[in-house]
Amino acid sequence: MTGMSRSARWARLVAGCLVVSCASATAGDFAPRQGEVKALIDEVSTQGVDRAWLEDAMQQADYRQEVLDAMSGAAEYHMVWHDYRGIFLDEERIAKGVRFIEQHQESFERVQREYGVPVEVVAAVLGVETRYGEIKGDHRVLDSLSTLAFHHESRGSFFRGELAAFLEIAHEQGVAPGSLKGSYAGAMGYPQFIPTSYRAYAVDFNDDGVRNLWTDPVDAIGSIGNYFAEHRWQDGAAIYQDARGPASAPASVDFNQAQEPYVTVAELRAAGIEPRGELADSTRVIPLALEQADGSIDYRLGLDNFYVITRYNHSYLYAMAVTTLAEAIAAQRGEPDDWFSATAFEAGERS
Ligand SMILES: [Ca+2]
Repeated sequence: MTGMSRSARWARLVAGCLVVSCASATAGDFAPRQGEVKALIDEVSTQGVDRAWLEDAMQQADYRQEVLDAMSGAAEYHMVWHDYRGIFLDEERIAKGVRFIEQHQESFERVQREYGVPVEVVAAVLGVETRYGEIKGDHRVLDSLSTLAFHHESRGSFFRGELAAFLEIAHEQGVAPGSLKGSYAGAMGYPQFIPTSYRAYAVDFNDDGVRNLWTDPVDAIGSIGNYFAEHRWQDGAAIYQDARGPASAPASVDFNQAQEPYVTVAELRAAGIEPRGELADSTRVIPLALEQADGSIDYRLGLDNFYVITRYNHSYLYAMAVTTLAEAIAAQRGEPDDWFSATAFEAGERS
């Protein structure tokens, strides 16, 4: 994309402008939004970032229509579990997770010890996000976030906050903002942290003085552990519990919401959904009705740690993918996986 000719870029910019009614485009793609750009520069400069450096950075930002297009087509908003599962649960991703843990054994053991997050859960996040660092995104973060900050209809304010944090990080680390790559939505490095998460939760896990999630897997491993711990991961607690229920999901239950556990076990029992293990009536869970390839429904009850995974990416499908990949990696390593599911070993019901 960065190799696109100047004229092609202008054609795209003009196409974008037709949609958003840009008045004109002078120097810098975001000149038509100069009031908002200036407000952002004012704000970031109060954080100790040099104003001339910020102005120069924003001059280099390019409008990217494809970023806006991609935002409306994100997979987790249009898929059901068996389709989504197929994307992330391939044999190669499982095997590579096992190897990745072996390669960074000491860091993985340390992250579990210091933050209480299982080795396989941290590895699975890396596996789902970037295939363990293989695919970290090739969009210039400066372009993606500028485009979303000044042209996204409903979430511009959110992305202006991300762009501000991104500029602070680049300035702090002494790197050219235009050189940093990430996803179309501005997620960066091995763990695909958005800039505000980077600023708040990244840790220097190898103690070299830099929090580097772009090229340092050790910092990435520690930062995922810190992120989960800060979002109240419970050391040693299960992620979910299996349940049995009717052939089609009862309409009286609001399933699959990536929210703090919101339905009591008593309410689920009333709807014909029964936990397979011990759970008190008053326990709140996230009820999951997972569509299988054969059309049947697999019921699960997401517990507090399931909710914590959705704080990383606000989608029950995402949390399911991380959990299932972690289980598969643990199984291949010959490690017990009883802390994933409260009922994993009950009467051999799960394979
Ligand atoms: Ca470091």
